Amino acid sequence: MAPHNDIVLFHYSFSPYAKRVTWYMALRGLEYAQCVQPPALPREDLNALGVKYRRIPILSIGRDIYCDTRLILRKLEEKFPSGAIGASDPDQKALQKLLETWTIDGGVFHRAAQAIPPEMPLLNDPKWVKDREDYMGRSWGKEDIARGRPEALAHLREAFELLESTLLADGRQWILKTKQPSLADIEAIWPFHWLCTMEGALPPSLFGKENFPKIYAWIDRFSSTLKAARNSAPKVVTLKGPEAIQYITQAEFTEPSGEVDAQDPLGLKKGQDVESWPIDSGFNHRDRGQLVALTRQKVVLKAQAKIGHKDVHIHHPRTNFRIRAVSKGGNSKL
Ligand SMILES: N[C@@H](CCC(=O)N[C@@H](CS)C(=O)NCC(=O)O)C(=O)O
Repeated sequence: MAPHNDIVLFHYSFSPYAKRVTWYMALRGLEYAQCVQPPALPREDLNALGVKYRRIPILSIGRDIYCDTRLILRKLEEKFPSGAIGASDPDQKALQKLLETWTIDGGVFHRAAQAIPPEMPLLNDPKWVKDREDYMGRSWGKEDIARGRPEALAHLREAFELLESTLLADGRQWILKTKQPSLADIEAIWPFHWLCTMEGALPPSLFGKENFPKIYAWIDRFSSTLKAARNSAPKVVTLKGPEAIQYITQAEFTEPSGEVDAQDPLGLKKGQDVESWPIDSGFNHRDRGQLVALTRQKVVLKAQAKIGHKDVHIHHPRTNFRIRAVSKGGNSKL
């Protein structure tokens, strides 16, 4: 096996989305390398790899580059099937998927991001504010954040209540009643963990331990299980940007190219020039390249690294992504 399983994770430690992946790796005890990124643009290492997608985390396996945690976690489950922590029973698979959809697309993260405290020091940094406005397409001005907070908290209280009064109500340890946390716990816990550990985010009178004892106990249990898993997991290898780029551009592709689904409603053809980009956030940054594969779950583009000039395959999920044909060197064909 290649060193660190051929994996490089591009992230920064306080990203709640990146935690979905670092937690998964620790719980599975998987070896990997990381390349720590600045929390705001520009990200020169990713530019050098030819990746335009702006969100974090991104994970490479050899010369295949996976964007979006939904795709990343699915890929890791598939690549390391022995000891996988995803559900196998159809009901449980559905619950796991619905938890992913609820937290990512169904508004829990979106509302959590609106609940960040207006006193957060970073909000006094105009460069940071501008960067986050580019990412989310809404104002990150302190006054606007303060104005949006009550509504966000009202929505979040409903989300907390749902977990407390349904899935966690019977006192189970983990969401799928497993012995150890499973992927369903990761899919559910991350925005709650983020909020409950962010000073000043949640008013204690509405979101205290006495209001949601089961959620807090679940988070505490998860944190101690994770701590123990980290202590026995292989040490994470840290690569500097140039080392990571050299490693990736000299690696092989780890996935066969794949096919373009002839039944796909978009009617795109293999080899065609396309753009692909997320439409829920980070929408101003589009990857562009030749279409390598298109399935129900993902699109794969061939782009060129700026350093090393090797082709890389960039993988995006389909949900909340848009793919358009483009003319060579030109604009989107509408
Ligand atoms: N759906 C994406 C969302 C990723 C996302 O929004 N990540 C945040 C970090 S927590 C981000 O990229 N923020 C802007 C940035 O760091 O550039 C995923 O599941 O990976």
